[in-house]
Amino acid sequence: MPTVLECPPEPLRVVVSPDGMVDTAAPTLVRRISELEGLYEDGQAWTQLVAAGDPVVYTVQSSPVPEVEHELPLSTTTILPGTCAGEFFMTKGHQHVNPEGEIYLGLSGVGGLLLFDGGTSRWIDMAPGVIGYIPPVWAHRSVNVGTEPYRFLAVYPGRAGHDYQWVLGNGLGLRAFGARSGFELRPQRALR
Ligand code: M6P
Ligand code: ZN
Repeated sequence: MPTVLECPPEPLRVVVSPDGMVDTAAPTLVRRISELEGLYEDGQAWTQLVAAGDPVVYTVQSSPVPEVEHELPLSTTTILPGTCAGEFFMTKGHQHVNPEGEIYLGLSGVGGLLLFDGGTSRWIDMAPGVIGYIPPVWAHRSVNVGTEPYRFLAVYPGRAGHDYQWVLGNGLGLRAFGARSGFELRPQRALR
């Protein structure tokens, strides 16, 4: 058998409960709105939200699988319902440092997967049981467009890496705002 890691992790059994929570002992990352500086369209509204309690926007629960070459880490992300001046709560969004694909599976709530290759933007409606495929080189962000927490499972190659600077500089091309019909996608204005 080939040796890929000096200390390979053990085979893993993960339970996904009906409400979508993945049962692992791994730590949970909590992202508050203050950590999403420069990402919402309305910077003034963002400042007010930070001052008014700095709400949690999303949490990421990882598995014990390490983010290293040959491994296949998985995590669940839960985006809480809410908006910043009408723009729905969302993840920071990232580009993979190494061009690798990724798979998302909707677990609970309703959301969207926003993708951008630097020229074209795409939106994939996400709901429980829906798989979204992210091809290599497409930056991606998830958005909660509902009134309940939106939770999804992500599986990605351990060597992918996260580049947040690219999204800060280029955005995702579109923004998701609340509308009478639920939500609408608007082209992003020039980034500051
Ligand atoms: C998914 C995966 C993770 C990512 C998380 C939050 O679970 O894509 O790799 O970290 O979403 O997204 P972000 O890193 O853009 O904040
Ligand atoms: Zn990714």
